[in-house]
Amino acid sequence: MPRLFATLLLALTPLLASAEEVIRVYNWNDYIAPQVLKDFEAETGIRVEYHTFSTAEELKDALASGEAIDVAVPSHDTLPALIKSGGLHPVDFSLLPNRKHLDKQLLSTLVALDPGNRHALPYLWGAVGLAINTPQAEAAFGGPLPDSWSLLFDAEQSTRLASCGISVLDARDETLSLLLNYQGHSLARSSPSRIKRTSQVLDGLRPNLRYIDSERYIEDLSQGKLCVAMAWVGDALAAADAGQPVRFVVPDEGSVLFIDNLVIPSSAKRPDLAHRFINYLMQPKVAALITAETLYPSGNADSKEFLGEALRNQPGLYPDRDTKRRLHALETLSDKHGAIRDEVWARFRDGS
Ligand code: SPD
Repeated sequence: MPRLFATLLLALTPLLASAEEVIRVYNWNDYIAPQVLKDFEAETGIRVEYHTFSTAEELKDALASGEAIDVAVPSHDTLPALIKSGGLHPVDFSLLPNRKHLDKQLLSTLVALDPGNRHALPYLWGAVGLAINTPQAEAAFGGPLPDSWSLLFDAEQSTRLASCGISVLDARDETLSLLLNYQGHSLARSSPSRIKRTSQVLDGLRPNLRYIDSERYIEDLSQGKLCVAMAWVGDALAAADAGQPVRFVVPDEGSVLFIDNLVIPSSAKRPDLAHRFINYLMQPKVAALITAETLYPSGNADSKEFLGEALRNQPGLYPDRDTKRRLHALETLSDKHGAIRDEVWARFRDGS
């Protein structure tokens, strides 16, 4: 018998060696501390196959393609469609003891989009605003700048700034929503003809832009190669951290905020490992490490006590009360907006 057992073990050894546990994770670019992935792998023996994307559409396509994805990070506004189409696994709360550390206010905002908070766990969040390299922008503009989206949406102003470098995020719904908000309207409540008319404003901005991109601008801002960029908060703070005189502004007209969430797509091959990974990320210390690296506010309320003093008080990281009043969550759009929104965006982004 022992001989039989030993033979069996010998025969199985190569199989056991190749049975490495792997999870495939899809996250936004520059949205994790690489050390966290290394620590998770070392602690659990689970290898993380890590992929990044830089637009909501890229993630949507990856999820729709049916390829196996164990953990993804969609924004709050896309949750209702993902849930309705059966694209997400409900999470098993019993496998997520660290869920108790999550920010209750974010959970209550999300519950309207994800009943019972069954599918999505807030990861990082933040505001969209303007990253302004003040000395460069003032020199090009010819004096102090207004804290206003007019820097982008008034062609006379964007023309004055064009020489020092302006960029816009490759973020369709954010851009159209901000433009309509600047005009006193809401994207979700606008008629197709009003949405179509935003093209006139975007046509005035387009020739003054260096590019429309959500990844390249991070490096360029940090190297002083852009003076005004529509930005997600952490990317703007990273440029200031790199030593550039860049400030992050939520313009007077207000802006949108996003909540990005950890979810388990229904294509997941290893929902069990996905739960382990998500629970790992929800440890307050780990979540604090992620905020320290990315400079985005955490969905984990208890992580704050693990942030260094300087970071906890860093202006702009967690919006103050006055800024919060000017922020609203990006709205979920109905299907009736789809065609015209895509048409306007394709004309602006690709010139088609
Ligand atoms: N550097 C990537 C930051 C991603 C921020 N989230 C984007 C939300 C889009 N709705």
